[in-house]
Order: sequence, then structure tokens, then C-alpha cells
Amino acid sequence: MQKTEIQEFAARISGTQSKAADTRVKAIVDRVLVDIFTVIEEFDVKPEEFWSALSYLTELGRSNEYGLLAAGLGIEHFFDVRLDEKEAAAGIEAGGTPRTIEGPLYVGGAPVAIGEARLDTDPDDGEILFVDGQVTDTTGRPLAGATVEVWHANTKGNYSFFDKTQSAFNLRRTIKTDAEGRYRFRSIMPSGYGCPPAGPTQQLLDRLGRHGQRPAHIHFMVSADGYRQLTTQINIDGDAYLHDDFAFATRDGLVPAVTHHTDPSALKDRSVDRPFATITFDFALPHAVAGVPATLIDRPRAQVG
Ligand code: MBD
Ligand code: FE
Repeated sequence: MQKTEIQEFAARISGTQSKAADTRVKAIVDRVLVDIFTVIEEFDVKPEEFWSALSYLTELGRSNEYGLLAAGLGIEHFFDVRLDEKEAAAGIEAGGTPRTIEGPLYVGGAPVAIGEARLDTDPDDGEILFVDGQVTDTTGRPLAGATVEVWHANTKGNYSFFDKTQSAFNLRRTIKTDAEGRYRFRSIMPSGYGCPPAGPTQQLLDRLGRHGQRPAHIHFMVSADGYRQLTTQINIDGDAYLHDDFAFATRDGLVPAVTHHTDPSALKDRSVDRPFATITFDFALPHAVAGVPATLIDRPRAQVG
């Protein structure tokens, strides 16, 4: 089909000529159809290839991997970059901790603790990890009573809830900052995540000649009244995939130093019987401003309790 024929056909399908209904949906469906028809023309897509693509999407839904593919195709990161641009254009104060993608493995309803928590409820012989830090505004003023939600994978790279061998909320907690805006937790060092090897996301990545690995990381959602909510992650320095993340989530400012401790007196001070690691990471939040798109995205999330 010629370009003008494609445009006329798409316009009939999407109802752009008819009475209003949802003009935004019409306009987007129209564009998507023109783009699909154009791809079919330019690449001479065979009907067999098209129906196999539909089967792929069916399987993607059946496997609950749409969110995973969105991360792997960089679409979730793309939205981060756009929000950064919108914030800059709106004059949001500088100095806030960089955002990065939420990913598909958040679960709402984790146990709440004041000031400090222990995240590892299940046995795991991973390295003991202590993380602490302070939540402040962008001038360094502490934010007491801020909410720090944290979640991460175990040493197999798996997340509780999605991995039914783990107990509920293993490696997931909500910590309220103390009077000085501080939070701290004990956990175990996570391993990097790998896409399910037999799943549809990895299947497409294979066809692109890409791996489906993420560097070891810890997710956070930080919020305080009057400030912009922050969704971010820290990466574990030294990971082979640190700057080769299949989800494109590693950003400057999100790779804190990891200190390993083996000194017997340090073990005694922490009341542990084996070597451990420490990470300090502070969060700075800009003030909330009316008229700027929200940072916390309204999207389907698992919620327990
Ligand atoms: C993860 O743990 C993750 O953080 C993302 C973005 C995608 C898949 C698994
Ligand atoms: Fe993750």
C-alpha cells in the first residue's frame, strides 16, 4: 500500500473522522496503526511472522512478563529520563538523589519499623550487610518520620512473593526515619537478577544478542510530607554488570562505596560471628511543587495485606 492509502485506512479504523469519543485514544491508535502498517510494508513482514508476534505477546502476558520486557527494552528508563527533563523544565530544585526505575518486583504492605529493621527473615549464607543513611531535604536538613521502603533479591537473585520458596516479605521492609532523619537496616548482600531463562523476555533478548542480567542492587521508595517522592536503587560496586544492566537503571550517584569488615573487634561491635559489609547512602528530596507530574507512578502493583 502507498503511504496515503495507509493513512486513509488507519483513519477509518481509528475513527478519527467520526464524532469525538476519546480523541487521545483515537489519535494514538491511528499513529500506532500507521506505524504497524509501515513496518509491515518496509520489512515485508510475512503473515506467519505477524501471528507469531501475537503468540509471543499472549505468552508474555501468560508469564506475567510485560513489566520485565518494558524494563529490558529500556522503556521504563525512557520514562525516567523524560521525568528528569520535565522536572528541569519546571525548575525543580537541584541536588535531589537521582531516580531510577522501580522495576516489576515491588510488593506493597511490607512490615513497618521505626528507625531500624532486619530484612532477612529467611536463612541465607550471603555476606551480612548493614546499610544506613539519612533522609534530608536538598540543603541537608534532616527529615524525621520519612518513609523508606526497601526491597532486594536474595543471594540467588530472587525476590520474595514472586519466589514462593521465600517467606512473606523476606528482604522487604518499610522503615520510618528517626528524629535525625536516619534509617538503618541489617540484611544480606543481594546477588544480581537474571531474567527467567525459558521466559519470553529472555527469548527476545536472545534474538537481539543481549543478556538479561542486572547488577546486584537494592530498591528504595522514599517519601516525606511536602517533598517529592523518590523511587530509586543503589547498585553494588564491583558487580560485573554494574555498567551493563539489561534494564538500563545504573546511574551516576547511585553506586555507593561498599566496605568489607573482617576485624574481630568490628564483628564484636556489630554482634556478628562472620565478616560483614557496610554501605552508607543518604537520600535528598526536593520540595513538592504543584503542577509538576508526580514521581510515584500509578501502576498495577502487588499488594499483600
Ligand atoms: C529486577 O530485580 C529489577 O529490578 C528490574 C528492573 C527488572 C527485573 C528484575
Ligand atoms: Fe530489582
